[in-house]
Amino acid sequence: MATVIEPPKKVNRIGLEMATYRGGKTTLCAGCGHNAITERIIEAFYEMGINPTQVAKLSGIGCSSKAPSYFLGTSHGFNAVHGRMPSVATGTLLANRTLLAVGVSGDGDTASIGIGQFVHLMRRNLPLIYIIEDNGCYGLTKGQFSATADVGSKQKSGAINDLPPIDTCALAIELGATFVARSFSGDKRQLSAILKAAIAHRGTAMLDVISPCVTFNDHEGSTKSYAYVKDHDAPLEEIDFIPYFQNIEVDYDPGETQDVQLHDGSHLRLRKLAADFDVTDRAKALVALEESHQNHEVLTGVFYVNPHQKDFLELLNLIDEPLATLPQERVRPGKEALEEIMEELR
Ligand SMILES: Cc1ncc(C[n+]2csc(CCOP(=O)(O)OP(=O)(O)O)c2C)c(N)n1
Ligand code: SF4
Ligand SMILES: [Mg+2]
Repeated sequence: MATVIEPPKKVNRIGLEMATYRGGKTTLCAGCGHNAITERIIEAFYEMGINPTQVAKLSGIGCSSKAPSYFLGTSHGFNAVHGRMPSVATGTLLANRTLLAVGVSGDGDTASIGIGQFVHLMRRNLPLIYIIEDNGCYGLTKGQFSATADVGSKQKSGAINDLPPIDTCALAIELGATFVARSFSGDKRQLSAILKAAIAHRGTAMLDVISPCVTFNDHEGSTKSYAYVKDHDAPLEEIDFIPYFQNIEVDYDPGETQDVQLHDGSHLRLRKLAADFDVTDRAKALVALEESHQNHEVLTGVFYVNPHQKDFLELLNLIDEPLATLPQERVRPGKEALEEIMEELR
């Protein structure tokens, strides 16, 4: 009898198959942008060779916040209260600084109920990849406008939004986030490169990903529909990501390209479409965003990167070992030390 030789299974640089990076079967609507983002996250973690058991997935409440159940099934996970994921992420990283943390939120979860937590997260530069799956509505509760809905945007019922939107990217840049980008769930190439760069970044990487809600916000008159974003997408640059484990070949004209080295030695290579755009210039990033609003464009790409600022854990001077696994005798001061303190207070 002939022996059947199975082709070798494809694995990444740490020997894991793509299947290891998947999670449960999605319960979101077919065609929901959030499902496409899940696929890109699975690919990015697989291609970067990140061990899923070293990852903590965090989220709030919403269709978007359900998404972490559908990727990295063997990672740690915590589904927090609506809008309160940043506090849980902060606690997680303080307890175990060796984890790679990825937070998934929605535009409602972030820009409505969670805006207070979001604001303080951005100014702390916590080493967290923070993804907003932005559909301009509260998908889970049947499509009410969120705080990222544009003025004049129409609900399915015909109601018009007359409140100005919050631009989460502009807000994040203003507050001190050190990696800020916007992408579209339908743009595989751009979103993959941005996700990989966010994994290599050390600090808060804030990604606002326009992710159409096919059930409640994909009609004519919505500015978060597939058709609108495809028609109005104005990419700032073409993005390549070169991980530290790949050789870097210099094959570009430096006048039109910007190369940013990230913490682990990876490179973010930006072929600039606006020749004078400098991704390390906060003020220019804010101007570009403002201009895009005036022109009714959906500006996508990496707006701002600062790989030099200390992250929150470094600022706190935490020891290298995770606090969560320190033995009792090293986390409790002991009777003598307490008596000494009491003596000083007498
Ligand atoms: C404290 C609290 N208030 C309100 C709700 C109801 N609620 C659940 S999800 C949601 C909005 C979700 O919108 P978004 O974060 O944009 O996620 P999407 O479903 O659009 O992905 C709301 C208001 C809740 N669960 N908890
Ligand atoms: S209701 Fe909208 S956001 Fe929620 S799963 Fe369906 S398409 Fe996605
Ligand atoms: Mg939403």
